[in-house]
Amino acid sequence: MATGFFDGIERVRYEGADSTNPMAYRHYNPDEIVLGKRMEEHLRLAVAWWHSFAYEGGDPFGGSTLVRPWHPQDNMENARLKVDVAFEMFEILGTPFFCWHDADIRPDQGDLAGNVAKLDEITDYIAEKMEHSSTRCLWGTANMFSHRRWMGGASTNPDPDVFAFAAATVKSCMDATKKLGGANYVLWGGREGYETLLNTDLGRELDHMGRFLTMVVDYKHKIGFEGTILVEPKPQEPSKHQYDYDAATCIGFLRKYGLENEVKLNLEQGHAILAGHSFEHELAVAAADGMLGSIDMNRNDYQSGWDTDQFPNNTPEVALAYYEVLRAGGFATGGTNFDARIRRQSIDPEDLIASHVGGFDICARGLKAAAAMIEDGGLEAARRERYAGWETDRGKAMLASDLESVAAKALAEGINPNPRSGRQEILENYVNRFV
Ligand code: XLS
Ligand code: NI
Ligand code: NI
Repeated sequence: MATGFFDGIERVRYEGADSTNPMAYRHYNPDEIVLGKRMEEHLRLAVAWWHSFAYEGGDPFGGSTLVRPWHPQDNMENARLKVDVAFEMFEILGTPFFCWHDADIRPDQGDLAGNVAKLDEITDYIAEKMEHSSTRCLWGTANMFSHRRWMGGASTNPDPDVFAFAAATVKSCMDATKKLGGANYVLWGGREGYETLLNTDLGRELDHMGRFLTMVVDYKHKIGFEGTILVEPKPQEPSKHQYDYDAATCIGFLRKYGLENEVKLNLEQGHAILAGHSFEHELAVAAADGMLGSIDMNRNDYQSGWDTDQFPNNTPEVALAYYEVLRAGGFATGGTNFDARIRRQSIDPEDLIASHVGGFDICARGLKAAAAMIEDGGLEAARRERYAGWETDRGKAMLASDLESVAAKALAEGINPNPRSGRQEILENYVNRFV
């Protein structure tokens, strides 16, 4: 039976770029073939349970602004109602995937056994809903940052009992993700970091985090979970110093603990901005090491210095992000999760739908622009030309040589290299033809 929450809102359909209907897709056309593959299969768009259904509109200065029939979120009846509404929204949008934390879908019981039991119960209910839906689970994860027990970290907590609580929590979330056929399992190091070095044994905490992740990987193999394990870098918030600062830091961490072939990265636009990078930089860093797993699509405020998790709306930025994704060969198990929430004044059910309509559309538009650039080949041709010297026998031989021989040859030949233009503006103008 319908919940009535979205009464009056119809299934969103593709109407083409000329449509002026605010509740229609102008670019998101799931069946459209882009570079030989359906658009839906390229993007693998996902709705985030925490922002769309669990967020109540609070900010550091005030509490709830969103009034929902599934509030208060402290009992199973409302948790089930929330699931019903979620699947109605997935249907309206034609959502391919969803993502969740344990805390988004089950009411907190305040103790381990209770939390695990309720997670099992609610994911049974979600699994039933999935039987009558085409929406799949992109990933599950554990919220190990909201409750006060996690204030000093989860796997990096000074108290071994918190490590144990974290292990049991992640195990239950991995079991639930497997039950829901999840394509990935994500670990974002919520409070894995520190506030002050004065009380922190940094080296020990990193070792514990490495050991914890190794346990996660071992358990994945033990239960035959076929999805990818992903870690999500973020530089600040909530801890002053987050251990998973950015893509490069995470890659170094994974190599240190021998996990580079087991774990990939889930990269988020807003986190890249907080780290002082562009999103495409983070994607390129991960791709260069074969570790680009999945993305959290959103948009961060460029001035405020905190994670605003807005819906994306900048075509050139999104196009450059998907350009890196396509260049890396596209998503395998990963996808595009909208780690984005409506603003606290956007209180209507319609806002919840419209925000995703815009998000789906901007990703579709960015993907099409990126694909057009790939097909045209202009950027790759320019790059090839710029590095052409390294494709010559001379360039290759030098890399296989040693410092002394290279130096001797350079002196003997009397080389005096001529600088060449980097052609940045020409390339920026080129990109602007597509976006
Ligand atoms: C927070 C993170 C979080 C992860 C999942 O900033 O983006 O939402 O994606 O725990
Ligand atoms: Ni985030
Ligand atoms: Ni995220």
